[in-house]
Amino acid sequence: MKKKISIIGVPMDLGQSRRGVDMGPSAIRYAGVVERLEKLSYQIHDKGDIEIGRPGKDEEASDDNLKYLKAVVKANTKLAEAVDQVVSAGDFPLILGGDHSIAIGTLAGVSKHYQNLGVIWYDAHGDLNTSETSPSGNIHGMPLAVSIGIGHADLKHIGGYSPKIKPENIVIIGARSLDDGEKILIREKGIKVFTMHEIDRMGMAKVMEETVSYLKDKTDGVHLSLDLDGLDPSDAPGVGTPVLGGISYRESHLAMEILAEAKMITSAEFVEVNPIIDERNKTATVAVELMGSLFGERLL
Ligand code: Z70
Ligand code: MN
Ligand code: MN
Ligand code: MN
Repeated sequence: MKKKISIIGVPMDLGQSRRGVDMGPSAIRYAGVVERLEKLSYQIHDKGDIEIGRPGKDEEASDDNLKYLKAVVKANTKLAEAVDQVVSAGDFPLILGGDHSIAIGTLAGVSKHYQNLGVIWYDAHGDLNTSETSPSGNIHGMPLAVSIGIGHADLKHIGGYSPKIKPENIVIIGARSLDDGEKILIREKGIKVFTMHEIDRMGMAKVMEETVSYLKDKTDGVHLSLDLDGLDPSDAPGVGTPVLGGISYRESHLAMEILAEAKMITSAEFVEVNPIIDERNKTATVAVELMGSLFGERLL
C-alpha cells in the first residue's frame, strides 16, 4: 500500500510583524507540492487550509508582549486537532505555513502520539523566546520555548498537555541570530545546536550524521520544522526575516537526503514563505524541491 501524506495549510501571519506569510500555503501549492510528491508514489490527501479569519483592529496590542495572542491560540488549537486526526489515521502530516508560531499547534497534535518525540529545528533563529526575553513580542520567536513548557499558559496548554517535547530531544540547525535570553536557555537546558559555525567547520554531511545519531536511539519519532529563513537569503529571498550567511540550497538538499536515508522523519512543516517579498515564487519552489529530497527523490 502506498504511504499516505496529508497536507494541511495554515494561512496565518499574525505571529510576526510582516504581512504576507499567510499566503505561504497557496504559494507552495502553486509551486507543485502535490504533483511532486505523487511522482514519488505517495498518496497525497490535501486537507486544505485551517480557517484563520481576520483579527480585530484592537487585537495586536497586548499588555504582556505577546502580539495577537488570542488569534494565535485559536489557530493553533484548530491545527492541533487537525494534525492529531492525521496522525491517528496513520498518515504523515505535512504542514504548510504560515509563520513559525504554527509549530506550537503542530507539535501539540503530533507529540501525544509519541513517548519521545525528537525535533529538528532548521532555522536562522532559536525561536526560544518568552514574553520576558522577546525583543519583538512576536510569537513566531517563541514556539520552541513553548513546546518545552516555557511561556504563556494559553500557548503551553494548547492540546491540553505540557510540555510537548524534551530539551534533550531537540536539534537546532542553522542558527545565526540568537537573542541573549535564548542563549541562556540553550545552555541551561543543554539543547543541541549546530550554528553556522559548526556547519562551516564540519560540513553539512557531518552535521546531519551527528544529528541522526544523536536522535536515533532516544526518540520514537522525529518532527522536522523547517523555517525557510534557515537558508541563505540568496537562495530563499521570500522570508519575513532574512539573515545573511545562511545554509545553502545545496547543503539543504543534502540535509534532506540524509534525513530520507535515515528514514527517521515522521512529520514535517515548512514555514515562513512570504510571497509578497519573494522573487517569482522562488522560495516556495525551493520549499517544494526540499520536500522532494526529504521524501526520497534521488538525482540518479
Ligand atoms: C527574534 C524574535 C524569528 C522566525 C524570526 C526573531 C524570531 N528572535 N523567528 N523569524 N521564524 O523576535 O524573537
Ligand atoms: Mn482521504
Ligand atoms: Mn523560526
Ligand atoms: Mn527563523
